[in-house]
Amino acid sequence: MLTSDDIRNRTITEDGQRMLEKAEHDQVRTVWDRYQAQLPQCGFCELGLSCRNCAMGPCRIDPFGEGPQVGVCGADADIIVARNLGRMIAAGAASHSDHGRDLVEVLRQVAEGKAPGYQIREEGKLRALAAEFGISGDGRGKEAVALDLAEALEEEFGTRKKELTLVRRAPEQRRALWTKLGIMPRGIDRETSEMMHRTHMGVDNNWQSLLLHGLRNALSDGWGGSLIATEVSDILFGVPRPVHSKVNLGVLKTDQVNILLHGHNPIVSEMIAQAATDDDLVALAKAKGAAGINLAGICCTGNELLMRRGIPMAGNHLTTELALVTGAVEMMFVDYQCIMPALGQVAACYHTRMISTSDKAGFPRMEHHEFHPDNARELARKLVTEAIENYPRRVPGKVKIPVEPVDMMAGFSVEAIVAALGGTVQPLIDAIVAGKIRGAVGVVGCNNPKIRQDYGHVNLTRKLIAHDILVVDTGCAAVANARAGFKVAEAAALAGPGLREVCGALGIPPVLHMGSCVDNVRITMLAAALANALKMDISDLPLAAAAPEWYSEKAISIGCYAVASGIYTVLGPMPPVLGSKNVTQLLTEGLEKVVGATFAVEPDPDLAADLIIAHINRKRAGLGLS
Ligand code: SF4
Ligand code: MSK
Repeated sequence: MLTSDDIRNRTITEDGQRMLEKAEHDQVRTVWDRYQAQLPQCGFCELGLSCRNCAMGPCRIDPFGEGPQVGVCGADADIIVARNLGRMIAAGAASHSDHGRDLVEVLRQVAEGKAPGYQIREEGKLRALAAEFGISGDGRGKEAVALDLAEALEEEFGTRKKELTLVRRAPEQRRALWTKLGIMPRGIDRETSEMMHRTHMGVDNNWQSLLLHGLRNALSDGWGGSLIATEVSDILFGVPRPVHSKVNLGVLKTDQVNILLHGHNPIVSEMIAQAATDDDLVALAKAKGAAGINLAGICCTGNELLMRRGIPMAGNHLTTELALVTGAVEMMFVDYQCIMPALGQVAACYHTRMISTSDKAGFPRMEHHEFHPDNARELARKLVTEAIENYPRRVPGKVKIPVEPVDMMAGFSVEAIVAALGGTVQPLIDAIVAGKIRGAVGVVGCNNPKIRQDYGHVNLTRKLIAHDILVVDTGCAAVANARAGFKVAEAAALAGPGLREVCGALGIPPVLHMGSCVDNVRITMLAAALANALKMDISDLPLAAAAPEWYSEKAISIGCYAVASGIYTVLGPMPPVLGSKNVTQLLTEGLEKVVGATFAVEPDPDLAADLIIAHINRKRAGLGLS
């Protein structure tokens, strides 16, 4: 039996607390219950000291020095910890990059006229990106340019070239450093493949070179796979522009057909969004007694829809089960990444139909309907029809929508921020030089049941903006900060006097929503744009990043490409590296001399903010700023 203290210790969110009470009443087990059941978790794994890379193992190193200090093959703690971290980076980079590849495939099929319902929405961005790849647009239609661009982007995944094309956006000093260190990213797939090779038994047994390749692998994500995902999403679905919306479980409607869209890739959700506005389907919903069709997003698919269409956001990672506990969801679509396999079981307690949509992501107790560009439009209409038909099966006694939604703004792509500044980043530079904005921090990443939901994101962000530090955010962090009310213009009142003045002048919140997890590249592109304008390196600027509640391998890849790009990064949960003093020391201190930035780990958001403020003050002093 959960006490009210137990519930408050799981999440700071009011909608989450109310739904945890209902889950208890409905006898639904959630991620927090399963976490409790796992305790104590394996200490060897927490330290990164276990290895099952081959069948001579599994092996583990005794951290107290009494048991074995090497695995069967002779690998010591440094090698095992570095290999494990390397494989986490590879998995994260592969996830983002495969997402990017899926979008390129849609771009190709649009160009070939084989993807009904999809279109090229941003011809200007298409032509600009094509020009970066040396593709001429002169006198050519957008489909012809798109076909060449799709081919060039496909080539980036397996290229034999010495560097990825889009690294040219990085400051010259940074590129020279990557070349000198031998970590310039080459083919996107190559770096991940090489990491898997290096970490096979009997290949790279030098922990330093393993970690250096980890940075290269992560750079292939941040300046390759993720960047391609974001750029192509913008071309196909539109460059985000400031938009008003609402957030939390209050976005679900008691009198409407509620459809939730969960995952990461906008390919499916954009088609559902189109179908949900078809007149005949809206009329069908009304014929079934509903006032309409209500779409809401959750996690990063939600962020994609929110950024471009202003579709309301139901919640972040740890809200995904609780959204089903409302009993008000007719259908949830999932694509891939961060989708808990438990969701089908939770949905089975209600009338909710769960639909998996990707050929590469299957889940227990879900119905699988595979979306491809050629069938997506029709399949979306069919399934939205079925969601409507599910509405009369809702059990009113089981429905509880716990709170009123909170207002928010989203849609701050780099293009939108530059437009808000009058067409150049110079006003932002001027505000930083004048000390009105002391620096900027990307607060990103997931939730993790080891940390009270949203506690890390919200408290870190609150302190940073109070110290005149602009926060840009993505992913689950962005949902947390919106839910806390930081994403309305009035939230400028929470900011320090300088940031408040700037926000007031521009009519923007002090916390800018920049998108989903692949969209962390929007943050690095903004950093690169500032550095390029100043002819400096990114590591010279008063910038930082934080992932206060991260859980996923993708977050590790993001953190590594941020640090390798010169951005100091503070993690909340400890990654599994403490089993090696050498690896820990390199990540938290030694990298400063190598790439001009390090990691820090600090789960207390108040202390994490202090670390970041001190870092920003040091960078300002280095630039001769007060
Ligand atoms: Fe053990 Fe070495 Fe095999 Fe890992 S690679 S399981 S340490 S023998
Ligand atoms: S959804 S990677 S839980 S941010 Fe992108 Fe959220 Fe983290 Fe997934």
